[in-house]
Amino acid sequence: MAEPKATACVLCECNCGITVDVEGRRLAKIRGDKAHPASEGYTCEKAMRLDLYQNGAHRITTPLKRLPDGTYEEIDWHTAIEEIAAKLSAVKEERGGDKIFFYGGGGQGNHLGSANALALRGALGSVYHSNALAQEKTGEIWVDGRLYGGHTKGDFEHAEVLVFVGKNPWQSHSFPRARPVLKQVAADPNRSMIVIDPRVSETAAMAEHHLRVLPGRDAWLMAALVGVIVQEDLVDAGFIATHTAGYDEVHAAFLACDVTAFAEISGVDEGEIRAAARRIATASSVCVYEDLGIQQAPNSTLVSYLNKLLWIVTGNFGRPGTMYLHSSFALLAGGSGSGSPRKKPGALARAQKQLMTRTVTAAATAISATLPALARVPQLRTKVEAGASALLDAMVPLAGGMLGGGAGSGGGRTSPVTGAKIIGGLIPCNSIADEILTDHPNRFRAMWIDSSNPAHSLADSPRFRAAMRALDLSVVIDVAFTETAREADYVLPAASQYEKPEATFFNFEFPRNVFHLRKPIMEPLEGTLPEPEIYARLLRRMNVVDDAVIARLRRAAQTGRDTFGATFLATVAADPALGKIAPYLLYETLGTTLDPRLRGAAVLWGVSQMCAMSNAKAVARAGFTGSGLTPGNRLFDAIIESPTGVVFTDDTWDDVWHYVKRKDRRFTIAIDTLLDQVRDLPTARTEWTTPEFPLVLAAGERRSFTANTIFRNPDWRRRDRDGRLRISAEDATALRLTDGGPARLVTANGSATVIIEVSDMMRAGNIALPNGLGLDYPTGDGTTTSAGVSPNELTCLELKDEFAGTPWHKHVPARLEAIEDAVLT
Ligand SMILES: Nc1nc2c(c(=O)[nH]1)N[C@H]1C(S)=C(S)[C@@H](COP(=O)(O)OP(=O)(O)OC[C@H]3O[C@@H](n4cnc5c(=O)[nH]c(N)nc54)[C@H](O)[C@@H]3O)O[C@H]1N2
Ligand SMILES: Nc1nc2c(c(=O)[nH]1)N[C@H]1C(S)=C(S)[C@@H](COP(=O)(O)OP(=O)(O)OC[C@H]3O[C@@H](n4cnc5c(=O)[nH]c(N)nc54)[C@H](O)[C@@H]3O)O[C@H]1N2
Ligand code: SF4
Ligand SMILES: [Mo]
Repeated sequence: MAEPKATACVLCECNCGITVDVEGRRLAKIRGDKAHPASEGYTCEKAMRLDLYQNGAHRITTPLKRLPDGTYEEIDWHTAIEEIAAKLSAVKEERGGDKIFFYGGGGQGNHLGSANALALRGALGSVYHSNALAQEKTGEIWVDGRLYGGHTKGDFEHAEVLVFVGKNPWQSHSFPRARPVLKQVAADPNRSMIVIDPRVSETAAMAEHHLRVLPGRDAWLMAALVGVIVQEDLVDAGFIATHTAGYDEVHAAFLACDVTAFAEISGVDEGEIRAAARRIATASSVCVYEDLGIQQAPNSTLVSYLNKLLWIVTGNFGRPGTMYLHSSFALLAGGSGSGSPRKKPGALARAQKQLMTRTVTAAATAISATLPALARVPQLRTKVEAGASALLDAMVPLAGGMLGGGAGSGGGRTSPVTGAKIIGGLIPCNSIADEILTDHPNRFRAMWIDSSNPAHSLADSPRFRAAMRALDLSVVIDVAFTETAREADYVLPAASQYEKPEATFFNFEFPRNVFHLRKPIMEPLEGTLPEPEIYARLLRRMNVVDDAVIARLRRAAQTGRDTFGATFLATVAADPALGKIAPYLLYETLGTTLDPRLRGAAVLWGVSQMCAMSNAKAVARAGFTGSGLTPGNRLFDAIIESPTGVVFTDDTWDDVWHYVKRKDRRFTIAIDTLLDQVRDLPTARTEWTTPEFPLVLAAGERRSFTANTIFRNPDWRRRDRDGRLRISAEDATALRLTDGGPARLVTANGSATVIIEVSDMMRAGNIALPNGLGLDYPTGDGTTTSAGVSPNELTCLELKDEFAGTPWHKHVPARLEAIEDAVLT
């Protein structure tokens, strides 16, 4: 048998390293890859079933075109590219490139497509884009931006106290080797876990302190926790004095909090709140993880802020076992967005300027060293500067370290029709349909969707479907004929993540951060193409660059990395517009010198350069040394050559403060608008249920057999095939519902038949459905099978965070009706 092949699991953001025995085209045997520097051999049970993603009736193998009667015609790739290129160009000509909206660009493990898509966005002059982060993380990103301008994560492996707020890592993971870490903490009498969750989740059941908050009341609970710490003077005064600005205002706001009253509102005993607060304040190290339980619920941006105050006022940052800021290989959100001419705010402008100075210096050095003739050109520096600026504008969304999302990266921008706040460069997901279903002259006219299933994953699926149908053009790239694909004008079949080079940009580790370029472990399924080739075919058809430019860059690429780098930068300097299509140029030139199977990874040369320039010292410590473009070249080569993950930055805990994007390296902790909300909490709204909809539905719980919509075949679920609705015994009895029996679930937006699971995990008044169900799967005889409820047939667009516009998937007012047996039979 052939050697096992190294790759990674693509089901959640951890992307654990795996090795696979490939039999024919089957992923036959899957094991954890001990050589992977982040996961060290760990996987959960879901990875074992990856063959159900790779192979099955869901795979599409030919481009599809929607006909007026709603059916789909199979067309060849040439026709698809011709027609789509022509239609995109027509929308650009007639309506403007800013009317072409890009959505998605990667699930949990495939972000190379979005890196390559930047070139198409650049060529079309598209300005607006979004992805799933804008329905969960943008509130947190906004707060992060205000506090320190970066993304934080915790060193859970070494923390004494682990705090999980609306987060169930036993099922959802999100940090390496989550289950072994949780087990260790639970077994260690010196360490504690504090879980804030209305439900006795698997993680809550292991916790020493489970604060069983009422759904949606986290703001009062979190404010009470911070209140106790401030009022009992348990703060880390030294840390606050040295590392923060604005504490007086924070202090005053929390001194005034009525802990007793807030405890009452939150539904948690005051004594339990005080005990948890004291445990946090007296621990030697604490890490906090907040996730969907609060990010998709009332007051989510405020709660993100309160969570962060909890670890900031207790000084839990920048030491082993605490919170940290980290380098990034590439940014997932943020950046000015290609083609965006908007004015940039202070912090962002400064960060960009610093990076640009470094880029220009590196480019000028490289050019003088390798192309002496060019170095004598008058005003070379100015030209290089113009080129570097254009390149930066294109690559900023990919380049790590210097932006860190946040308020900055939105630049105060708003969406064109509804005026929704753009955070991290992303349009709030709940606003997308309204940016289309209107007669406003600036409405979006075309939508490009890659690696995402928004007609299933965004609130109010019916309205999203209507929006797709209202467009002049919609194109979906996917491996499957998804709920979104079946609303699109064109569907393009992608090679799977095991058939092409792929990578995740979820690289959040510290002090050693890891990037893994997965090598294809088999050829693309016949009829499918990797995304970089799809983008290249379109751009070739659109004639975006002179053949002579490509020829010159190809010659340079054949000579070597240094010559290529210098020529590339000089070329972009001479014609800054080329910076906007940099990923395409790299694919067409440098890409042709790589192993043909890795051509789609050529864009990573640009990302490696940006990463090396913006994290120079840490990249050097990781072994990528030299001057000019050399460290970036070396990093790129290591990534291309290594079968597994590569440590790209090696930091020390002293360096962590360099990631604070403030001149004084201090956290700016007083956020006035949110402190106003803290002051208003005593009278703020607490209820969204009504007599008509008295229950709070959490629409989308992570269970052992859920994985967003990546696994479509319902047979992958060994248990809970139908994704039952969990309900407390108390509610079930009151509503005359029985375990295993059916019920009708009704919300303001829709209704569905569910199967009941009476569960002692649930609090009375709170019910839960899993995420990612209700997917159609072809049976092979022309019909389809489906299991469970598609949660967003039940959700609405109006219930959303007032700052970030993120949906309240965890807080959907609902009612349950018994279905009489007579009706069923
Ligand atoms: N198995 C599996 N793992 C996954 C995924 C998957 O689909 N399946 N998806 C991945 C993705 S994309 C993400 S974003 C993460 C999400 O990971 P999590 O956020 O951990 O997942 P959820 O189960 O959606 O929500 C977490 C908890 O929030 C609780 N909750 C509900 N309402 C409230 C509330 O009002 N307050 C509080 N404090 N808690 C509340 C729920 O009871 C639940 O235990 O998981 C990732 N991992
Ligand atoms: N009600 C409710 N809604 C939710 C949630 C919830 O808890 N409740 N959770 C939300 C969260 S946190 C998230 S992150 C989103 C996730 O929602 P989406 O961003 O829509 O993500 P996925 O379901 O992972 O969709 C990934 C798509 O990529 C396709 N795909 C897989 N591999 C490839 C490939 O190599 N190339 C291409 N082009 N496509 C590929 C898959 O077939 C799938 O259609 O859902 C959100 N929606
Ligand atoms: S689902 Fe997540 S935790 Fe489980 S093996 Fe895959 S990447 Fe690792
Ligand atoms: Mo997510």
